[in-house]
Amino acid sequence: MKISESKKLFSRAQEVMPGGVNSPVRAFKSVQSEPLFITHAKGSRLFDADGNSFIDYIGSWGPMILGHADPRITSEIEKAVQKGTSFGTPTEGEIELAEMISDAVPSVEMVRLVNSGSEAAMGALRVARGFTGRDKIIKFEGCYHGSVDALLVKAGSGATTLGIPDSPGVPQSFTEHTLSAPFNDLDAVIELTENFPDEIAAIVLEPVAGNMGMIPPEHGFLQGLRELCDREGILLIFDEVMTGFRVDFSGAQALFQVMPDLSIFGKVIGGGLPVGAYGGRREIMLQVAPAGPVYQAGTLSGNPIAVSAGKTMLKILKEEDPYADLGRKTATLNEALSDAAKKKGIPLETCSMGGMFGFFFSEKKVRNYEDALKCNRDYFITFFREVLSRGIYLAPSPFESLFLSSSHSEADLDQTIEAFQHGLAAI
Ligand code: HOZ
Repeated sequence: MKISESKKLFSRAQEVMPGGVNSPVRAFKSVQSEPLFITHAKGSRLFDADGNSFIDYIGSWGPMILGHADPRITSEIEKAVQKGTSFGTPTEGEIELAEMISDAVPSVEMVRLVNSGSEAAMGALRVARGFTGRDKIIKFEGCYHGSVDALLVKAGSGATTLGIPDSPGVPQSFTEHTLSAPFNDLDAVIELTENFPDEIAAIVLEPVAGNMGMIPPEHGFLQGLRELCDREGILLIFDEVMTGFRVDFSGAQALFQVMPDLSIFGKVIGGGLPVGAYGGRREIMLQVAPAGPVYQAGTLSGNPIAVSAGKTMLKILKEEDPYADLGRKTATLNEALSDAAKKKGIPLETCSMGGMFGFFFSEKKVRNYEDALKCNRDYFITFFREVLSRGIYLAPSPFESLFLSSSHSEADLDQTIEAFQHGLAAI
């Protein structure tokens, strides 16, 4: 595979951007390689500066559920651009998008649109603290909620990938109210609530963890958290940046039938453009300014171009209901990978839900961050590099999830399965 143009771009990038990228995982550091510079994307494919094409399983880290550059979305964006790029005023489109989110996700009665998942997480925490009058929050080891100071505690995704789950630059006083527990360990959470009675404002988690690799909640875990929160007057916050509109149109909360008090959404609701949102029970959201005293603001919040893309995306997802098909495709890939690994005697654990999937090179079932950290990273690196050379673009870290779109064809799946077999053979 020719990579000379990407190499040139990477050295140029490193002169002007830290690590040559604008978000750490992209740098391919954990796969001991250099990033490819992408020029464009269409459907299931990414194209790089050297003219290589790849079947994409990142999907811009989640939102490309319909595939890249869907003409129905790009044409709405073009129309929106003609009307102006930013007003900093209310628009009808924002109401429509908020109505669509609230119709789709039953626990969400009111919504505040922001610009990213990180910003949504900050807003959700602030309103949870304002509403409850409490300061402490519980998060889970290996869950990631954006690069938010108070949440960079045992954080997954790039923070784990690069070995900095507790980042320098975050004063200890900013995280003194952040408690953390192992994912899938209800008893540990109960113990924290007993140690800090009436002090915990919220429990925040990815209902299906996707930033330490993909780890599903065990039976009763989410329900147990819900009951605990109800007993203790704690708000339950689901970060559905990855799972929202992806594992099901109504999110993981619908799949597992557990309703949070607040939900966090990211780029999915902007069709891939920079958008985020937090929303939930009316009485909580009415604390947000200007309805209430909890301040949060932003000029680009509810940006008309992002809103038009988001509305189109949600409309198509509702009409086409691609979830069963996405689930079938991710299961097909995982089954083929599992079978091939079994034949070769390579220990492998897989997980899939709707259009989201993942795997660990691990002897035992992966339930939490500690287990995820024990997966065989050397195997992952070899596998990743081999499949990339065969045109398959996976997330360049074992601590991420993979995403597939309705544009991925049967031929794409066949090519991927063949590359997976070569990837395992290279181990
Ligand atoms: N932390 C993001 C995925 N979990 C990666 C963001 C990016 O590099 O775009």
